[in-house]
Amino acid sequence: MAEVKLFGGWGSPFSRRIEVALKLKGVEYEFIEEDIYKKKSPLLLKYNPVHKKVHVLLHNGKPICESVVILEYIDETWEGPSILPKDPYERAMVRFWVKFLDEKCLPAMWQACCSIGEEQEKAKEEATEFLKILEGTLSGKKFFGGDILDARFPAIAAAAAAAAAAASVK
Ligand SMILES: N[C@@H](CCC(=O)N[C@@H](CS)C(=O)NCC(=O)O)C(=O)O
Repeated sequence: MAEVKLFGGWGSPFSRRIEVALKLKGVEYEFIEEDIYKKKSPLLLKYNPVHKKVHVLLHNGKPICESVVILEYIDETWEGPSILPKDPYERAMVRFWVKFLDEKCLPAMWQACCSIGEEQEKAKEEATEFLKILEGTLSGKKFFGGDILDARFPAIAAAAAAAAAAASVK
């Protein structure tokens, strides 16, 4: 049986999206919790020498880094429900919105949670604007990927909603 290990962080939305994908595909894995802010393990640094961050998926001893790259690897490696849509245009749209989530929404929400005063108010406004754009893409659909469950979105959207609630972003 293939050996699958995930080096991740407990509170990380990136970890959750990978775990959702592994569970959807029915892949058994070992979760290795990294203490990313105090002391990264020598194994994490060995497997991700470029970014020195979680997440790393170790498949039969071979490391794959970056959560979106990992998701696509999982989709291509294991049978089971598709994570990405089959249609090339739909795939491109999913990649576009994932980039928007990772590069716009999450940093704004993180800032809204971690700042104070004027800076926090500005971050809340920005996060609210981005979340509204994101919500608009749902337009009556069940999941962000349409009828197909896209593991990237439910995972990250849940984390995003929690972060927004924590910062009282309406
Ligand atoms: N683009 C990366 C983001 C990874 C990331 O930001 N990891 C954070 C935890 S959520 C981390 O390891 N931070 C530790 C550091 O920056 O040193 C991915 O999608 O995997």
